[in-house]
Amino acid sequence: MADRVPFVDAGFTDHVRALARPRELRRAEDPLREGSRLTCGQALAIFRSQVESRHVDLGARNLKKGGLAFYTIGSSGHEGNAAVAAALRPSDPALLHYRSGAFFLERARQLGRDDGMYAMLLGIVASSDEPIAGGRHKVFGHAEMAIPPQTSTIASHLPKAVGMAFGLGRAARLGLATSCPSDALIAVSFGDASVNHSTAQGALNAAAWAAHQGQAVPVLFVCEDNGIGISVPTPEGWVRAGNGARAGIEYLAVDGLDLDATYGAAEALASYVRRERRPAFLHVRTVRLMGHAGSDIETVYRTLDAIEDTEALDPLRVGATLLVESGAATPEQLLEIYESARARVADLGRLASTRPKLTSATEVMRPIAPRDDAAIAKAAAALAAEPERRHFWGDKLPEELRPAGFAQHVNWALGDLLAGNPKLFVFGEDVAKKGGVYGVTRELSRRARRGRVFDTLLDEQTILGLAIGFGQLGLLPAPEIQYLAYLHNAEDQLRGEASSLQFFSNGQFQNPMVVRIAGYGYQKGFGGHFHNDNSVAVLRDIPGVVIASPARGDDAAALLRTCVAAAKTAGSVCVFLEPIALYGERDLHDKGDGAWAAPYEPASESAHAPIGKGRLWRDGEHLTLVSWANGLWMSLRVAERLEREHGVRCRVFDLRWLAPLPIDELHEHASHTGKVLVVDETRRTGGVSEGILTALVDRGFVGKMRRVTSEDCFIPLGDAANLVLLQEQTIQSAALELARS
Ligand SMILES: Cc1ncc(C[n+]2csc(CCOP(=O)(O)OP(=O)(O)O)c2C)c(N)n1
Ligand SMILES: [Mg+2]
Repeated sequence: MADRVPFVDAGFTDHVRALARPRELRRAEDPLREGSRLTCGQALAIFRSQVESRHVDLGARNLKKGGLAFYTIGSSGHEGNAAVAAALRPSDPALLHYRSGAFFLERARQLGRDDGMYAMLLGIVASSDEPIAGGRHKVFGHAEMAIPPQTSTIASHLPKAVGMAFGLGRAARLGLATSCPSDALIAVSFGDASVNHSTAQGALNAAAWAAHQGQAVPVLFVCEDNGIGISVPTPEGWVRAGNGARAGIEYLAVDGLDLDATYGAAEALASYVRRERRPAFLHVRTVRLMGHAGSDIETVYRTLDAIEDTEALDPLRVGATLLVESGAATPEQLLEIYESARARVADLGRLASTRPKLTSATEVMRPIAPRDDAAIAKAAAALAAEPERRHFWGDKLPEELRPAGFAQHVNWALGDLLAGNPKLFVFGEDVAKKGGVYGVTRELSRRARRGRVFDTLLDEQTILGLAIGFGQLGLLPAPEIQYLAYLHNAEDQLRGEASSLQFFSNGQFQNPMVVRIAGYGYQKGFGGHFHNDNSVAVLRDIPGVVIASPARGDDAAALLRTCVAAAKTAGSVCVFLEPIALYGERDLHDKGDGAWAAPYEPASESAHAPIGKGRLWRDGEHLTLVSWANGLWMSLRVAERLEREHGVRCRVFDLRWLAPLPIDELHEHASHTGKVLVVDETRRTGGVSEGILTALVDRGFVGKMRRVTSEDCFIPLGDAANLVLLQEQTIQSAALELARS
């Protein structure tokens, strides 16, 4: 009794056999029933997609029994979503729930493809032939069907759906072409339990926030409500209570068991979204058949009676009744559709299970972050033409102004990039009018065309979701996270979503971005932990993500241009970590020496800083100091003192990139002196020095290695911060000891 598959299967055929033949058959072009927007022929086609989806579910369970399949979460009971697909244009990007199989097949059918079921089965058996993820996961996705793949993290795709919708509106306003038609809408489906996730709530709120201000956000939220999330029932009426009257988001509920009504509602709401460019919420009632997944024993948490009652609501049974009663088909025809789909799935499943799998780590990893350094160098050297730059900057170009600190260089580089890349967008909290809390983006919104530098609402998850959405559209987002500490409440958008898209789409979808994050410590007692966060561990282990962390303005400009070029040419997800403490710093050793201010060098081949290439700041033969960002500035000061006071000459090497680390150079500089001290302003545990020392060991470095770090601690307010942040004195003592050892 625990395995409900035979009951659901036989339940359908018994039901159809018992249906009375229609008195007369209607023609394909006749309306399905009075007032229907669907013709009989269209309804039958949708039904066929629904049946095919069902049989893929049944087929997956059979393959699993034979040890051939790896995924049994199905779409059974949710097949009403085929009618939603039918009501959309196949060019409307669709970010799908893991139960939207019938949607996927209906869209394939709309596009005249007959490989939808095979694609799903290839996914289920994890074959490298599978057209979207290439065996890396079972996802609904297809590059030619405007269906980007989604992760299993529920609700995490809603922010990017809003991002795509918002980006589409913004691009239309600016006359920019994107990867989808300018009158497209973005469809995003999800479950009823998922609506409760803060990620979903944040996305709904963001869509409403933008719509409230009259900004275009053509997104259709589709909640496939089966009343349960694994074993936890959604309270009766809860989805409607929370979304039925949300300011700014139109709402319509429909019985997803009725394909005709579902099509009508979806069509009405989609037309509204498309025409008004406003968000809407389609609440589709579904049921869940055969448990959460193949491994789920539903009887543990539901009574058999309740399960059987649900099975009686099978949308295929309801659909069959509708089609037969309205004269669109005979029961025999429907049974024929059903059995031929079963046979086809069996054949395709057998075929799929013989297809190749991924066989090497290299093959698995190939799509993670492909980059072409020559193309990046070329793109990074590109500079807007002189008249455009003059137009952007006014009287004086940045290189005609006096040398400046880090923040000013980022501002200049961003300005040049905005002037030279019409698709580049800069956004975040307070970045526009105020120009950022530290003035890094000052004046950029005034100088760039309206709408290219804009303030977002206060939600880091939305900021990163916007970035993904913009990136997927082919735009070039450069979002700002105001402080590193505030990345952490949103980082899944970066870790789980943005960074995995190329992997799960086998390189067919990209979400390029350059996320600027102000961070690190040493803010002279200001702000406590949340403005001095020095933990970057959460970024460093993300496969493929590029992390730039320069120390001086000239490098900041060069590295930022490289990141934008990598995003543009290779779809890279780049994080640009800015040391707040050095934003305005002009001096290095002595007050007024101006050694930390640099003249602006506009983009050119000679100003290019390749990814993963560090910078040697100082030569010396006794000891190598390795650092970056604030640590580099401190290391240079310490090196100067060590030479002056103790005759110890240090090499000082700036990593500049925390991912990928410049390992060859690191090894070379360490080997040159045979002694290396890693100066790490991040934490002792999980800090960057762990990776640096390990890289040296892996490389076979046999000299002496030491590290100095900040403490494993949150940063306290006031001067107490310096008790746990790495100090110059500590660096100096360790360096001296190592040099003398
Ligand atoms: C963020 C996150 N937490 C937990 C899970 C595990 N999980 C997978 S599906 C699911 C229930 C989702 O229910 P619902 O949104 O109603 O979708 P349904 O499966 O009913 O269609 C849970 C808890 C997950 N995938 N993602
Ligand atoms: Mg549910």
